Amino acid sequence: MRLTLLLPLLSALTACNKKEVPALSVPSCPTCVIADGRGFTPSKLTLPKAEGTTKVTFTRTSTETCASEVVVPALNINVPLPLGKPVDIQIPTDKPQTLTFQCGMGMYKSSIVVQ
Ligand SMILES: [Cu+2]
Repeated sequence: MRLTLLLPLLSALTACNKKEVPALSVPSCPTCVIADGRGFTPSKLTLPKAEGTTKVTFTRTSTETCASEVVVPALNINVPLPLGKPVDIQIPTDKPQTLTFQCGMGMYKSSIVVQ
């Protein structure tokens, strides 16, 4: 009886210690960016020019990355990226422009191109 209670608990603990989040929980779309040990993927995101703003979704999938936040200097955006939790950022797309985004320390320089 004890063992049957203990086993699910153990597997739950192991799951928490996993460094990578299961791929299923990561949204995949033309406006989705993944942050992991390689930085941001894609590192260049192209958005079609559109009125107002376009939502870009960032998801951090690894603890082995310093991209625990996303920074868009030109927009004064500095948003934490909790592990495995998609975070939406509104990017102005009303005019063609290139916006740099990066991790908190300015490594992993990437760009959003509005055209
Ligand atoms: Cu960094």
